[in-house]
This record gives sequence, C-alpha cells and structure tokens, in this order.
Amino acid sequence: MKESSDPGRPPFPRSVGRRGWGGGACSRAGFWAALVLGTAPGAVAYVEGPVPDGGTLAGHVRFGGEPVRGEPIPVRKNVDVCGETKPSQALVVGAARGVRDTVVYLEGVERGKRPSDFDLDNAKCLFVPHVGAVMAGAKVRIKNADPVLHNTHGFHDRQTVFNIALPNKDQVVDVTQRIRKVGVIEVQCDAHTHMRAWIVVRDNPYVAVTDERGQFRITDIPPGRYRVVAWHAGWVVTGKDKDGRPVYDAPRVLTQEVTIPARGEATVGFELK
Ligand SMILES: [Cu+2]
Repeated sequence: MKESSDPGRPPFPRSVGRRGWGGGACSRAGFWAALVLGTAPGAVAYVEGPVPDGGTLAGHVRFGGEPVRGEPIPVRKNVDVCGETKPSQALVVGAARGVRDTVVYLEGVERGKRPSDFDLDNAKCLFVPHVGAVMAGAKVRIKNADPVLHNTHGFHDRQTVFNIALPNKDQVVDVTQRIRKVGVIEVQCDAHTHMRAWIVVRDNPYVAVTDERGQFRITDIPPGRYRVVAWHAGWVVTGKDKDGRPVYDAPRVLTQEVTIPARGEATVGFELK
C-alpha cells in the first residue's frame, strides 16, 4: 500500500478516461482506479492498486551472432555543438554479449502497480534514452538540455503522435495526452537527421528496457502466468529516407511464457540474432 501513502500525488491518471470509482470493492480498497486507454476499439482497462504478493521477473537479452556496430551517423546541422558524427545506437552489445535497449514487457496484466513517468531528453544532440517504454496514460515529457533547437517528432505507423519544437535550453513539454495507443512510437528530430529514438507504449506498467549488460528486472507483478515479449528495433540499415536518415529493417520480437510466483522471482533469457 506504500504508493497510496503519498498524499501529494493525485489519483492516477488525470489525463485519461476513468471508471470504477463507484461502489463495492473500489470503495473499500480506497484508491483502486481503473483507467481506459484512448479511443482504440476494445479499449483495455487497467486497474491500479496494491500488489501485496507481487513477484519479480528478471532476465537478460544476449546477442547470438557476431555483433556489428553500425557506422557512425553524420551530423548535418549544429556541428559546433553536436560534433561531426554520432555513434550508431541501433545495436549496442556489451559485456557477455548483453544487448542494451531491448524492451521487455508482460502482456495481459490487468491490475497492479502504478505506472512510472517517462521523460525523453534531447541531450548532447541525442535522444536520451535511445529506447524507452511507458504505459499509455502515464506522464510523458519531452525535454531539451541543449542550447540548440531540437524538434522532437514522434510517429506511430507513420502518423504523427507529437511534433514538438524545443528552441530553448531546459524547455519541457508534456505530451501525456498524445500518447494513447499501444504500439511503438518512432521518434525523429526534424532538425537533426542523425537523431532517433523509440518509445514502446503498453497497456500496463510492467515494462522494462535492458541495460548495457542486457539485463532487466520487472517488480511487483501479480502472480500468474503471462506472455513475456522482448522487442528490439531493427539494426540492419536497408536504405535512407528522403532526408538522409538511415532506415532499418523490421524490429525483432520474441515471446515466451512465464509463471510469476507470489513473492518470488522468475527468470527468462532471450537471444537476438
Ligand atoms: Cu535535434
């Protein structure tokens, strides 16, 4: 119940439709809040509340083949601030072949912990993080830490989700309301063709992104059997778009079934090739 003890925090979330406040178990629980995502057909409700017997999913993502780091990407604007090239982040393989920036998420979790906020920063002319994951409805902000204009442009299936000009250093724009659909948002900077990021949007908060060792950890999961999915953006360059940005092949998506024990830990491993 620790999350409910924060009196300064409003009921989550204010920005999406909400139901389930009236009557019965909802009233007794005190702060159970159900939310309905966006306007998608068959909208999914997720109910936020305590997970007293929650379990953990830990694991790793490794690269199975011979990893090839992509070519550095040329910077075409603000070279004085950004430098002349940026290293490719399309496939980053670290110690023990751990793959950074793989999103791991659980499907079909209908109730549980509070989602985390997500910030996408423009810092040193890169998106930070390069890959993020968030539940639709959680607070999402775009920031600019640089003294140059960045224009952060997110696409979902080629449709604009947000298009935010950030001319000033330390500017922050909240885009929570724009992120309603589950799926993958590809993020570009309209000012800098070398910049790219990915945000995986889910209908529950049980998401994680692997670290530089390819490891991840998801906590406070209601016990049960779930499908766990690992998603990694494509890294093989297949061409260039009209502005010269590299175009990559299709994302890799791997799935497994996992049983999360009450108050225990399950582990999974994925191999990318
Ligand atoms: Cu930029």
